Amino acid sequence: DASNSSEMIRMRTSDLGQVTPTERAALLQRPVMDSSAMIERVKPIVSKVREGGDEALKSLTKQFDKSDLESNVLLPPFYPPPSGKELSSEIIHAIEQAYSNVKAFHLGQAEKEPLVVETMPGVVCTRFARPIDRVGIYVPGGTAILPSTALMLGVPAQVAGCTTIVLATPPRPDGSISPEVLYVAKLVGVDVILKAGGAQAVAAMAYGTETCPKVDKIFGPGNQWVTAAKMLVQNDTQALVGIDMPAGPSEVMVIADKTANPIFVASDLLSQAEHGIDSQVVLVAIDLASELLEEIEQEVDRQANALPRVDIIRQAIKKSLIVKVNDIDEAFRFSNEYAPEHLILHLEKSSECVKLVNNAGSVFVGAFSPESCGDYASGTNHTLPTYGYAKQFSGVNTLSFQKHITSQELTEDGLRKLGPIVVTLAECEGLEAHANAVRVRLASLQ
Ligand code: HSO
Ligand code: ZN
Repeated sequence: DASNSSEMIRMRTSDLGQVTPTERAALLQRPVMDSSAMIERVKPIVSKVREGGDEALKSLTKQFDKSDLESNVLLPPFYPPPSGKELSSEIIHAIEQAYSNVKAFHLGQAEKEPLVVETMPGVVCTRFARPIDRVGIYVPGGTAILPSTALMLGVPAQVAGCTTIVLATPPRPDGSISPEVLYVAKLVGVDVILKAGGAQAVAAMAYGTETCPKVDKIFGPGNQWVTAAKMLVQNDTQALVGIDMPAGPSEVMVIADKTANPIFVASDLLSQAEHGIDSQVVLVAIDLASELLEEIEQEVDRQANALPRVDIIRQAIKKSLIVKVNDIDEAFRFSNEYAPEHLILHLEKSSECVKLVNNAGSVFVGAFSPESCGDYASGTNHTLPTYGYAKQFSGVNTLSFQKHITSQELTEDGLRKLGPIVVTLAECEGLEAHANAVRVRLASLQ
């Protein structure tokens, strides 16, 4: 707030060697998300759309986005935009380069051949990937327009071969969608743009409306309303819809040693802090001289004050942490326990340390790999697990838009060998029909 604007923008510092186990646990905590309370709040909105379809969606869009639409659905061609406001060639070039890099990396992830394993002679097991037919990608509105999120979700959907892509994003009050998002929608082959945000957009995609196709899986970050609605519809057998992953506020952890450039380190912390007041920013400092640490802190303050989003940054930094550790092992033990969405390494031997990373969404290795490159254009996906979920979730990737099917084919000889084993196991379980399905075949082979 304005009254504090002359105060230095400073993080809290803790020395990991000095803290009690309880204090250490507190350092690893994210702010509490009361998801069950949020789910209760989105329930009436979700039901309204499930029951009222297009009309309900229209009135909720008027209420929440102050946009009075003829229809929430927009069909191709998306670009050039109806407004006639075309993008500069510089922006088009940047989007095209980002598209090409992200596409190359996600094409590389696509499995070219099925997995085939002959487990016993004549017993062949196979696994192959197929696209999820209909997918919904949510592109947040709010304080920043995010064409990069449209790219990060649209490209893997396209590469995976999904047949229907619905892109939901809140309209601006005049009913329009930003031309950058429209351009990306064209590139990735979006089929329907749903001009809607929040829980109502999630509900429309989960259940379908008269004009919005129902989808099989919903992807994308969003505020707590979006997150709660995704959790709610995922558990509704009427919707039969999957979601990408649970989501919390965006995070970065930077691990720095004495070789780190304080200007670079500060810039990385701030690029995350500017996302929102709830952004989580942690600096793990390995045996840093107090002068270097002070230099980093001065840089954070200096650079922050020159940024247009300084007010957001001030609030995010106030809740952010510097954790002092003695050595590399201690740093990575802490980092793996925290499981950050983004992990940036400013170390003397950054690439050698990647093997120490067990839990993280995406790693940025060395002084010249800012998170911004991964956020926009290097090729990796920026939809990543937050809140410590990097312990069990991967970031969005090509396989997130596919599922695997297994198959098997046994030859007569294969069944002759495997059949008796199956009969024995079926008898163990008292499932005679299972045993018989094998016996009748073995008998026919005599
Ligand atoms: N760092 C964000 C992604 C993003 N950054 C979008 C800029 N635009 C969450 O991973
Ligand atoms: Zn970012």
